[in-house]
Amino acid sequence: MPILPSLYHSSDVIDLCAGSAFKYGPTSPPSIADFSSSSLTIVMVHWTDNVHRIWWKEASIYHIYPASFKDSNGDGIGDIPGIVSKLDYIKSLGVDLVWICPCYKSPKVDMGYDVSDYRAIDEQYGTMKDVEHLLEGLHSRGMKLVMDMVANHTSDQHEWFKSALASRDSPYRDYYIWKKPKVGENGEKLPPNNWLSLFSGSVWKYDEKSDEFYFHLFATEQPDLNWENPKVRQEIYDIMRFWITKGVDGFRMDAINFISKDPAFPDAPITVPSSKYQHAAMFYSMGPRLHDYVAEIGKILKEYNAFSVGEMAYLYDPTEIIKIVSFDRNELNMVFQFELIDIDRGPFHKYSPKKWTPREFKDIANKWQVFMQENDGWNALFLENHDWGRSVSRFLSDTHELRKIGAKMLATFIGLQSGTLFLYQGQELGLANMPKSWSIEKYKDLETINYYKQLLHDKVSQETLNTAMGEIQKKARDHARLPFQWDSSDFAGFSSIQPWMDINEDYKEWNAAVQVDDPSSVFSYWRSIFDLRRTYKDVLVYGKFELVDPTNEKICAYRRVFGCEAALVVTSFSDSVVTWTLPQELLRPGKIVLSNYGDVKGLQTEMVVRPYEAFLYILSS
Ligand code: TEU
Ligand code: CA
Repeated sequence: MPILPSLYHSSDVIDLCAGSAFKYGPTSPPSIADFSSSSLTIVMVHWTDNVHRIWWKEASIYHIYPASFKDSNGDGIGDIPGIVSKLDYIKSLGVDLVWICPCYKSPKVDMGYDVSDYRAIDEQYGTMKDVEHLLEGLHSRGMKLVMDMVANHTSDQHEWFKSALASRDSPYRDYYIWKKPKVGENGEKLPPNNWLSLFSGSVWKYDEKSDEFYFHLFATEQPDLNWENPKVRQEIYDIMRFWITKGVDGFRMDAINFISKDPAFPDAPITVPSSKYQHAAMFYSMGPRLHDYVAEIGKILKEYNAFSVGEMAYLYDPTEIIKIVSFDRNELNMVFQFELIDIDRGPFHKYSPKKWTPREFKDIANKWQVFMQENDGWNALFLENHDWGRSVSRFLSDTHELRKIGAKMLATFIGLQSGTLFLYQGQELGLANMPKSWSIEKYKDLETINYYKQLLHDKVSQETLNTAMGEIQKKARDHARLPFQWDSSDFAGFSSIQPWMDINEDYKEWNAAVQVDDPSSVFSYWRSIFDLRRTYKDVLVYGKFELVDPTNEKICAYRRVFGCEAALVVTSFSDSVVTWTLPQELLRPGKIVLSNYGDVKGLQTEMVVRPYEAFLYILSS
C-alpha cells in the first residue's frame, strides 16, 4: 500500500493502479471510493463511473462524396449503385455508419448542396429504389446511413423559391429573406448591407421585379431560408421525418449554425478596406435564436434515437457549442467545429495564408478534448472532408518520401483522441491533393473559381495571385473531390470513361487494390485504429484525455486513462529525428499495439523519435 506523500494536494487525483501512486492533476468531479488502512485513509478516485456511455460515442463514420466515389453506369460521375457495390470494402474498414453528401434533386451549382426537391433523388445519382438498396445493404451489414440535411438554404430552382420570386404575394415569399435596397448618393440601388458571401461577392441579390434583394450566404443560386418563419421550420422537420421513416438513421446538418441571423442585419466591421464586402460571420454564425431552433431539431432526432452531427463553421467558442452537445441537452450528438481545420486560415479569407506550428495544432486539439470532458460534451474527430484539401498534403507533405508514414501519423493523432471518429473517402489510402503542376482550369468548384475570378477582376498583383494559387493548392475543395482511386486500371477503376474531374496522377501507386491486403498500408493502419477503438473501448473511447509534455514543440503525446487502464499516444510532427525524454511516470510496463514504423519495442527514458513517427502504447494495469 503506497503512503500518500505530502506533495499531493486534496484536489489531485491519485491512481493506485499497479500498486503505485500516480498523480494525474485536478479533474472534474470523479467518483470517490474511500479506501482505509489501519493508519490512514486514502482517497482513490477514477475517471470511470461518471462517463455517459452511448452507442454513437463508440461509432465510427465513413464519409462519402457520391459524385467521386464510384461510377456504376459509365457516365463519369459517381452514383448510389456505385456506393452499393463497395459496401464490403467500407465494412472491411470496421466503420459503423456511412454519411453521404447530398444526392437530392438539384441543379448542382454547389454539387447538390443546392436542393430543388428534398424528397427526390437526383437522376445523376440514381433513384429512390437505389437508396432503398443502399439502406438494405448497410443495415444487413450492421451499418447505418446518415444523410446530409441542407436546412439553411435551398436551390433557386426549388418550387418554394420559384413561387417566392414570381410574386410578392406568394405564400412562399416569406420562406426566404427579402430586404429593400439601400439607396446610394446617386439614387442607385445598393445591397442592404456589406456582408460578404462565402462564395465571394455580396450576400444580396437584387430582384428587379419586386425591387427587393434576397439573401444568400453561399451562391446566388442558394437563397437562405427564413427560419424566423415557423412554416419553414415545419417544412424542414417534415422532410427529416420523411427520411427517417424511409429508414435513414440520422443526419449531418449542413451549415446548421447559420440558420439564425442577427435580425438587424447590421453592416460588418471593415476588415479588408479594399473590398466592398466584409466577412460577417459574427452576425450569422451564432444568431440569437440558434439554440431555440436547434432544440426543436433535437426533439425530432431524439424521438427516433437518430444520429446527428451539426456542421458549425466560424464558431470557436466552446461555451456556445456545449449548449448544443452537453449530454443533458443533447440537441445534437456532436458538432464539427473547424478550429483545427482553420489553423492555416489567415484573417480575411479561407485562402489568406497563415503559418502554424505543431504546438498550436496540439493546443487546439487539447482545448476541445479537455473542454468536452470537463463539461460532459462530445467531440467529432476529423481532419478531412469534402470541403478541404487532403490532410497529408496540407499539414505535412505529399511529395515527401515519408508520405505513407505521415498519413499514418495523422491517423494516430486524430484517431485515438476522445470523440466520434470520421474518415473521409480516400483518407484511408493517404490520398493527396492535385499535383501543383495542374493549372486553375483543372479546378471545378465554384468557391475556388469565384475567388480566383474576383482576384483577376480586382487586377491584383502577380505576387498576390501566386500566393492565392499556393493556398488553393493546399486548401481548395476540389482536392477532396477527385475521383476515388480504386485500382491501377484506366480511370483508376472509378469509371469506364474520363470522369467529371481528372484522376490524380499518382493513382497507379496509390489505390485501394494495392493497399487492402498489404498489412503495411495506410488502409490497414486505419483498420487497426478502428479495431483498437473497439478492443480498448473503455480507455480509447471513454478514457480521459491528457496531454503529455504539453510544451514540447515537435512531439504531440497524450495519455488516455480509464480506471486502471491507460494508453500513451505519441506522434511526431517533425520531419527529422527528435530525442525525447519521457516523463518518468510513464515508464510503466506495457506493450506497443500500433506503430507506423512497425518496429517499436517499448518505451525508454530517452526515446529517439523518427520523422513523423507515431505509436500507441498500452500500459499494463
Ligand atoms: O459548408 C458550409 C461552410 O461553412 C462552408 O463555408 C465551408 O466552410 C466551406 O465550404 C469551406 O471551404 C457546407 C458544405 O459542407 C459545403 O460543401 C457547401 O458548399 C455549403 O455548406 C453550402 O451548402
Ligand atoms: Ca454514374
